[in-house]
Amino acid sequence: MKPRVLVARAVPPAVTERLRRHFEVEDNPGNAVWSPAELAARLQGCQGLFATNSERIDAPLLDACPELRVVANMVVGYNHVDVAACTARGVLVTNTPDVLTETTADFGFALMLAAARRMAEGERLLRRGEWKQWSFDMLTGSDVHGATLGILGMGRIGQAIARRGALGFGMKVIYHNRSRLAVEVEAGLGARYVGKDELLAQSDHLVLVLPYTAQSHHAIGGAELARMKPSATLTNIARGGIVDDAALALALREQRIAAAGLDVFEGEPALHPALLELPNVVLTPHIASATVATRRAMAELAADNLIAALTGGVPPTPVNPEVRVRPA
Ligand code: 8YV
Repeated sequence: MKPRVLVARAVPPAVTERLRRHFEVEDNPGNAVWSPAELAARLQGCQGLFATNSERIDAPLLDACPELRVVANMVVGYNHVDVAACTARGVLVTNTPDVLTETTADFGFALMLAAARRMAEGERLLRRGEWKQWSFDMLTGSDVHGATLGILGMGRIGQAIARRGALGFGMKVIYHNRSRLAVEVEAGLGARYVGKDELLAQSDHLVLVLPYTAQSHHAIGGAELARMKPSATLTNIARGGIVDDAALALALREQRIAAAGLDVFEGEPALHPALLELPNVVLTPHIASATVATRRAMAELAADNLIAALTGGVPPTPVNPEVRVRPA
């Protein structure tokens, strides 16, 4: 008998078809996010779950689904998964790194440019019919080329942003990370390691690309925003919760920093209402990895992981590789 897997959100039909060659598949054609209770009910008898970060994978869910062996996530950041609880129960967790790195870095750079050059403000002004004449200081922003790019979190995506800044825009790149990169990697990127306070104080454009953990919760709050330049921009393509959105909205309103570009929010898809009132913030709905090719590559990699893990193969991108999946 084929193992059973649940695909929690709509994915390209070709990916579902591929999964059907190996598994009995239940998918989610309606694409609505299932409640924890509904997810647990649908997972009964399933050995595999194809998940996104809409699904919370925690101890109560795992305990309610004792047959579950593999959670294959179509996502690089897996803060929605209690990995320790999975490991303790012999559940393999996989994610989809690398395939989204360049696409996500492109988007981070675009959001930073849009915030610095006030593109969304200009677009809204046009749509309101308020462009009557040219004027010397209309929507003057700050330069990106030649400015100091600060990166908090220097993993794959942070490094891809550093390359764009240094090579494409002649920026001076500084970064802060839990661990410092090897000297030769720093030299290749043209990036200099600094303490967090120096990063905050020196950056003209600060981009957040760190994982969300208990330690990074509100890594940027009122105190950190107060250390930034009034002319600086802040871009968050990492996770909601890394920034204290209420503190950020206040700093933007009081122009203690110039502008922000945000793709992720605390409690998304809800937004802090104060952000919606502000002109100097560019808001996007968690789409940094959203190109046709990259979403497809992420779905294929998640499927590769699920198939390998449940058919005795070697999953390409495990999060807890110490787990040995029992044959289904
Ligand atoms: C996903 C992401 O689109 O990979 C991540 O960490 O945040 C995005 O690329 C989203 O989380 C859906 O799973």
